[in-house]
Amino acid sequence: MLESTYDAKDITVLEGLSAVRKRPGMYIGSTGTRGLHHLIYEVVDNSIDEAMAGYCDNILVVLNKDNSVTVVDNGRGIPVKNIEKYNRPAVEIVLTKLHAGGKFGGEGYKVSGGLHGVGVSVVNALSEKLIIEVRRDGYIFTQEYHRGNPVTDLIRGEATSSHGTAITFWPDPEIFEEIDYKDEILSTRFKEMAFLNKGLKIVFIDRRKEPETKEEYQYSGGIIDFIKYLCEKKDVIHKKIIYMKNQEDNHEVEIAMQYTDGYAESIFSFANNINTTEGGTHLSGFKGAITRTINDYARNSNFLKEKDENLQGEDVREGLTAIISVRLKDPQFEGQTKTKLGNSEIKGFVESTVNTKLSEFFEENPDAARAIVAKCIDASHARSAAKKARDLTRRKSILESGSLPGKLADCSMNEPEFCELFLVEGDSAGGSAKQARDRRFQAILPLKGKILNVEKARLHKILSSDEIMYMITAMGTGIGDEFDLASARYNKIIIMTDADVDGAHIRTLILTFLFRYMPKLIEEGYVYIAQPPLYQVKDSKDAYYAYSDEELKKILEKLGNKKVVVQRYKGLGEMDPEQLWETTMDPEKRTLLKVEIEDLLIADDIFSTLMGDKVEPRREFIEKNARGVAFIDI
Ligand code: 0RA
Repeated sequence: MLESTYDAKDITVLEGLSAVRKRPGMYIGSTGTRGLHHLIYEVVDNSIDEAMAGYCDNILVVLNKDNSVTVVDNGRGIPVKNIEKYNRPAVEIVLTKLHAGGKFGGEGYKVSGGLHGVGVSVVNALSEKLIIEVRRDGYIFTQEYHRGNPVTDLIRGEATSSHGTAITFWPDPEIFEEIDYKDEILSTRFKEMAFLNKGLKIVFIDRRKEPETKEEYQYSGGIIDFIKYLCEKKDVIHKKIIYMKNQEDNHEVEIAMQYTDGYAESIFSFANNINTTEGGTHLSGFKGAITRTINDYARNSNFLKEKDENLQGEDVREGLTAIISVRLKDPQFEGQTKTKLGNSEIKGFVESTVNTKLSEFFEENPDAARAIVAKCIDASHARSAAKKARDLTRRKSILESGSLPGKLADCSMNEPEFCELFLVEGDSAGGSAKQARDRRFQAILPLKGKILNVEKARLHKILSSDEIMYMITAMGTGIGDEFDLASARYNKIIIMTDADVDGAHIRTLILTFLFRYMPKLIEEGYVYIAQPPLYQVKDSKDAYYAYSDEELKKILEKLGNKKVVVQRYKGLGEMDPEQLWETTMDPEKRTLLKVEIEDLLIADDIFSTLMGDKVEPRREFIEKNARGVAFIDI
């Protein structure tokens, strides 16, 4: 039979990588910028695995002028010896077979499963071209690939006494919509990796820029430096950062934490350097232990009297900034985005570590302990006052009755997947929007001016703000721990504010509220920003709309020396309902900007910078990012 002439093993190898090209999304999440970044992370993660195993302390990442990416490390180098089963060099198997990366070597902590860890073969499959250079066993070896297939053998070149791996890849334009790396996102991630791997140096060069830029990340203090960095723009209530580390045969944990005078909780957990945004056993162990330890200390030192109730979890986490980093042999990643650590043995291990080490810290630093306990007790008073207020006033009943705010002009359809809610700045624009909308599926909620800055307020104050209550009840999801995406009344929340400074501020206030109290809504892609035009250009017959200065220039050029009138829109209110519909609300014609949070750390930093108390970092941020930040665009 014909089939018998094929070598079955070869077919598996080939099918492996063509599956990746057929469904890139399955392996790297998307074929947009995010997927493109994943390619880089994938290669860098392999170098970081070498660093975690103790063989590498230097990683270089270069974005080249021709949009290729080079990642160099000084690890052991990918093995080059022949593998008998395939009669090919190991490095070729690593680059052409799915998941082959972990097959050799074996020992050490590795990123297996999770978001990354799909293997460099995936990067190879999705690259138009890839060149690998391995320094190992006394020589430099090179090989070139095209869309995942070797186009040369592994060639042994010059002799060398050094070791390491250098990979250059050209992401395939047949796969990726657009090849544009975002410096800020990449550098944040490299910085994060350098913080998590004490002493590791990561150099990031962008040669696409003129002149090229070069940044170096290396932190001798590891996650202690991470906390310093995260708290730089906040006011801390104790000087010394709490640090603990513990190790057992198959796992280790490292924690750094510090309390600030703010209200937000900024806890970031990692397992084998993967940011576990869905939490897991390490995080619940940590949360349980700090609640218990702080209660014990508060009781024993008589800060909590016998009649007082215990502090609750949310009380001891108010204003806390913390990094929890665990390393383990065989991490199990669960959850929707595979970012929840499942290993059950980790919970007790983290718990007992924190119980012991945090009590020790309190004994040795009584001033810090006092400040922390006072802050937690303060938080618990505020919570019970808020609860009483909520129980007593009509607020709770509003939240629970499901009655909708009177200002909401709801849509007639009941299927959330078709429905949109416009959050509109001001009553007058709200009025226009109500007339302009398609009332079948578009709802309008006008908001009065500047809503409350939730970054500077506790929950009870937030719940006493009318505008915020209107938003919560209109959306139907609830907030905080009670948030439930499935009860969303609309699958699109569209923020529509004026194209001026006040509008940008209001938009940021709304986004801050959504990010702190309904982050899932943003993560799941429900939140959008409307893009009203900046200009109208009218000639004798037609009206044209420009959404940027460049577009205005183009329109004016196209109309040449015709007589035209240019109007600059200062607010939504200057448009009549037809214009508003046509330019901004009509799903057929409008453009919406989707609000995306690629990295929770960046977002946390941005919101505490923009909305927090310290003025100087805010001024710096705004100057630096006047055009940069896509989802805030001040
Ligand atoms: C397989 C086995 C070993 C190392 C590596 C792969 C490796 C992969 C990459 C990717 C980028 N940099 C890398 N560095 C190493 C272990 C080799 C040994 O046991 O000597």
